[in-house]
Amino acid sequence: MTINAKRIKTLAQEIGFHACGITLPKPVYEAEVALNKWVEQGKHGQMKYLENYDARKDQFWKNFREAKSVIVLGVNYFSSNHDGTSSVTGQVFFRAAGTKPVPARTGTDPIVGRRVRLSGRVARYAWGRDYHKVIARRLEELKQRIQAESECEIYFDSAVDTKPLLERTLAQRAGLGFIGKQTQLLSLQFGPWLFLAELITDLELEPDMPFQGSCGTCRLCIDECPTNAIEETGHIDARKCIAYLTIEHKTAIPVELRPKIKNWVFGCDECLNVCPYTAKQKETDWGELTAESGFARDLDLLKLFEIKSNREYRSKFSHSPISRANRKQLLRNACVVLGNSGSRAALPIVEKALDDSSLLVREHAQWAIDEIRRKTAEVVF
Ligand code: B12
Ligand code: SF4
Ligand code: SF4
Repeated sequence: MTINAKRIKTLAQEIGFHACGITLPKPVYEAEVALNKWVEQGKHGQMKYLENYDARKDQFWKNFREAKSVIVLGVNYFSSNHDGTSSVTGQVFFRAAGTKPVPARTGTDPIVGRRVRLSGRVARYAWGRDYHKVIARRLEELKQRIQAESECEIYFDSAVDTKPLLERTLAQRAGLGFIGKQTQLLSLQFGPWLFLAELITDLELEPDMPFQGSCGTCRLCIDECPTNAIEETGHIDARKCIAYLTIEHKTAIPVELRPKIKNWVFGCDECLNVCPYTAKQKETDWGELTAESGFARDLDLLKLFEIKSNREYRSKFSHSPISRANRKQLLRNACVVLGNSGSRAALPIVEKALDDSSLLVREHAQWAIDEIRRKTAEVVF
C-alpha cells in the first residue's frame, strides 16, 4: 500500500507539527501577479531577491518537474512573557530594574532617578533558536518516515522561508487558514503565530480544500500599525514596516520613521498582537522556539555596543534568527531605540558610539544624542 494524505498528516502530527495540509504544485497566478505589481511599485524596498521572483520560481519548478504535491506544515511558535516585561499588547519602553533611586551612572536615569535596563524589544518569532534549522530537522524526520512507509523511492524538496514560494498563499490553498489584512496567515487554532514550511514531493496525494475566510470589517491592524505600513487593500508597504526596516533594510532608516519604531530593536509584532485571532494563541511545545533556549524577548543594548567586530557578532547570534541582520544594522536599530527612550542614561552609550567604525552607526548615534537632548530639555520640573 502506498502512503496516503491521511497517514502523512498523522506522521506530521506525531513528529510535532501543529498543522498540515496538502495542495497541488500549481502556479498561484493571482498572488504572483500581485507580488510582481508590488515589486514594480517599489514596495519591497531593498529586498532584491523578490525582484527576480519569476525567474527563480521557474527554475525551482524546472528542477522538480515531477512534483505532484506540496505538503504545507505549520509550527506554532507562540510563547508568552514569563518575566512580564513586554506583554502582548504592552508598550513598555524600558524595564526598571529597581524602583529605589540610585546614584547617577550609566544605566541610571537622573531624571527618572532610578536604574533602568536599556533594552530593545525583539519580535516573538526571533526569541528562540533559528527556526530555519529547527524546522529543517523535523522536515527531514518527516521525509524519512514517509519514505520508510512507502513502497518506492520518493523525491522531495523542502522549504522554510528561503525558496521562491509564496508560502502564505500555499498554506491558504492547503486549508491552514486565511490571509489577514496584515498579510499573515491566520489559523483558527493558533492565530497568526505559525511558521510555515513545505515538503514538495512526487507523491500523488489528495489535496485539501482551500480555506475560505476573511477579516470582515475588522481593521485593527491597519489602525494600530505605528507606521501606517498596512494599506486598505490588505497589502503592506514594506518600506514603512518596522520588521523590514530593522531586519532587511541595510542603510539609514528614514528620519521620519525613527520615532515610530519606538523600542523595537529587531522585528515588530504590533499587527499580530492587536489581531483578534491572537486570542487563539497556545503555548508552543517546541522548546527550541522559546526565549529560554534562544536569545531573549529583549536585548540589553549596553551589551550590544560591546560587540566590536562582525566576527564577534556572528558568533554571538549564530543560532538565532537575529543573525539575519548584521552588526551595524543592529547597532543602528539600537541607536534609534535609545534615541526614542529620551533617557539621559542612554547618553554615555550613544556618545561612545560616535567613534564606531561604521558610518551608519555614527550617524544614528548622533541622531539619538540630538533626540535625547531635545526630549530631556522639554522636561519641566
Ligand atoms: C519578504 C518577507 C517579509 C517582508 C515582507 C512582508 C510581506 N508582507 O510580504 C518583511 C521583512 C516585512 C516581513 C515581515 C514579517 N514576516 Co516575513 N516573510 C517574507 C518572505 C520571505 C517572503 C514573502 C513575500 O514573498 N512577500 C511578498 C508579498 C507581496 O507576497 P505575500 O505577502 O506572500 O502575498 C501577497 C500577494 O501575493 C497577495 N496575494 C496572496 N495571495 C493572494 C491571492 C489572491 C487571489 C490575490 C488577488 C492576491 C494574493 O497578497 C499578499 C499580501 O500582499 C516569507 C516566506 C515566503 N517565502 O513566503 C516570510 C513570511 C511571510 N514572514 C513571516 C513572518 C513570521 C514575518 C513577521 C511576523 C516577523 C516579525 N515579527 O517581524 C513579519 C510580519 C510583518 C507583516 N505584517 O507581514 C512568516 C509568516 C507566517 C504566517 N503565519 O503568515 C513567513 C511565511 C515565513 C515563514 N516561513 O514562516 N516578511
Ligand atoms: S510588523 Fe509592525 S510595522 Fe510592519 S505592518 Fe505590522 S505593525 Fe506595521
Ligand atoms: S487585526 Fe483584524 S483586519 Fe487585521 S488581520 Fe487581524 S482580523 Fe484581519
